[in-house]
Amino acid sequence: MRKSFLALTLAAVIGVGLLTGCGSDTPATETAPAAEEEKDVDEAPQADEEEAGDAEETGEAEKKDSGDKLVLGFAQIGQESGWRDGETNDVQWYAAQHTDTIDLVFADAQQKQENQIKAIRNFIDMGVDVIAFPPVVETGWEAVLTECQEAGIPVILVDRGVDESCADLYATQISSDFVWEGAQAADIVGDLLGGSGKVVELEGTVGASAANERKEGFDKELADNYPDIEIVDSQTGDFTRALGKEVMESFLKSYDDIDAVFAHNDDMALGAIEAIKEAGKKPGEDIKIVGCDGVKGAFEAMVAGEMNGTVECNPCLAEQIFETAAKLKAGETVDKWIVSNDGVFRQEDAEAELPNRTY
Ligand code: GYE
Repeated sequence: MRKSFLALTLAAVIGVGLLTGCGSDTPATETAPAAEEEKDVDEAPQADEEEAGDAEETGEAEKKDSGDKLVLGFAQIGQESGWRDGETNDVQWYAAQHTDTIDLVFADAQQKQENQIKAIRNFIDMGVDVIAFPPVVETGWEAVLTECQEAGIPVILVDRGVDESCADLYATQISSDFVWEGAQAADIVGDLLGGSGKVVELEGTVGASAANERKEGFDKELADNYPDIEIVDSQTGDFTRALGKEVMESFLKSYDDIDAVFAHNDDMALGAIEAIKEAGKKPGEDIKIVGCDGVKGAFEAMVAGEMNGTVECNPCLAEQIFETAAKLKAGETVDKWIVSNDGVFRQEDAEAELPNRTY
């Protein structure tokens, strides 16, 4: 009998390296080797994941009995970006630091909404105290969120939102303000281009709130304040470096006069840098590049003069997530939107800031 998706993907995530949280460089958890799709049941290493996986196999979840501990089910999207890995490490690191009070059940949905839904249903069957997840896209959550509500399990949306129809079905959202981020990026681009030029946009995952709202903020700010800057094309790179590069290659073939790129995350910006170099142009000079997230790689690219700016999006949410979850378990009400404090960084800030980056 082989493990179902939940256990396998969990094992794979746990295998990404020694865990460090955003607040510390201290390794917290020894990692198990990454599980591959074909590995047998016995090779899956983590107790919590095995419970989740067994539940899938039998169709019946084992109830979690963790005494007074806070049991949190976290249905991660996947591993599309350095930012996402930073968030995962922070959540797992924090839980590992607080094993006396916290029991984390972690699932990796491998970028699929159906897998996130399956994991959430599994958490309901296990009777976890609180469920937290970053909705990969905004729509399609009514049914499963209603099931959470009927089961009396509060839900924390982490780092992305859902559409208005689900507004009453979750307790709180802990995330950045993506419209603000997009507008900040537009101001950097507007400045760099002296108010006129041609821009291409690399969008995040289609249907994700982080993509929709960054686009909304960026496009509106340009239209309102930089009427001579034109967005000549805008396509999805799915928040990945590989697709960011591929889409940038096709932009470079279609347009020979691109002045700037706005990438909805730094991974796609780093992919665009590769494409620009391969096309014989100088990223950061011939074509200006601005991203979002504030990952280490973006700061390194800025120090190398190949990227011009990034708008931070804080993935270090673990402490807030677990503290909020504890309040919800205790029956307290919390703010509907807990907004992260993010910074804006330009090339000239990068060298001084690089040593401070934790993800
Ligand atoms: O910007 C990106 C990612 O939802 C805010 O998802 C998050 C985004 C982040 O993979 O890199």
